[in-house]
Amino acid sequence: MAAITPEQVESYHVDGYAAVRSVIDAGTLARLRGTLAELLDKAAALTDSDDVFILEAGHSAADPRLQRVSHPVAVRDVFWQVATSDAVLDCVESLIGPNIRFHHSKLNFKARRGGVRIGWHQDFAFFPHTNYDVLACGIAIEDATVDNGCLMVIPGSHKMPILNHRDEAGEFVGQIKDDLATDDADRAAPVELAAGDMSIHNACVIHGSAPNESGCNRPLLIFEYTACDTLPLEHRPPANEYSGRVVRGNETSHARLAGAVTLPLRGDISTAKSIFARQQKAMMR
Ligand SMILES: O=C(O)CCC(=O)C(=O)O
Repeated sequence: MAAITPEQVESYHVDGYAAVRSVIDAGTLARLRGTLAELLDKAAALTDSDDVFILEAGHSAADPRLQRVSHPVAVRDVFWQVATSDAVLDCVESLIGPNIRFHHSKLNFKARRGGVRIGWHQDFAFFPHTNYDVLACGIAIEDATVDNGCLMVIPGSHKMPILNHRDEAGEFVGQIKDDLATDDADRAAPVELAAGDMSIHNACVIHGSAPNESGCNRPLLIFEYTACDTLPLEHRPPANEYSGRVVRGNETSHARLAGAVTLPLRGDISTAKSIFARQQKAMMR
């Protein structure tokens, strides 16, 4: 198994993201694939989305269209085992230090022939913290390529301010609309992964992904972490027993504050919606 390299650490700091090769060993990858196949069978039998499975429009037993498994670490043990594995946490530690807190998880599936686009956004706008040691690890359970809608990142954009993610009516739509210059979008780089590789992106970097028009599903298992002294700026009840757990090192007694910043607030977001649901409205314009 490979460890994160000094070049990848530098890429994370300079560009806001990195792709680490062969983080997940073959045995673990086989377990992840087996669990995903079992979950897909369950999803296929559903007619509507529920707390665990988010289904795309047009889903049916004959043509199952899974969009996301919410909070996978609370759904099957293997996901929590991977989220707390040395293979993953060693990479995270190289980037945000030895004291690491688990934030949340999701499995974005992007079904073949139709998995939707995810518009440009900064994760930090969804969950602002006292400093920027907030990152997402994306584990490819199958190959993620330009054809099947791999992650796209605008290199260096984590050094830009947090941009507005609300629409004209002031509703938080989870997507940058007007503030993104075309030449920034033109610089977007694909983060292609082989199964078992892991992308890591900082929560401030602007990213998104294209629709999946290929014949291959694109399951990306995402774990978000923060440094322990990186505290949430908004109080939200924990999503489940795993939210906020210290997964390596020690709990903090102090919050670390980044330099003065302005941060667009989200306004009333009382309903729990996925990024897919929030962005749908903005996409239709
Ligand atoms: O699944 C993807 O392509 C991107 C995921 C993402 O950016 C998110 O869920 O915040």
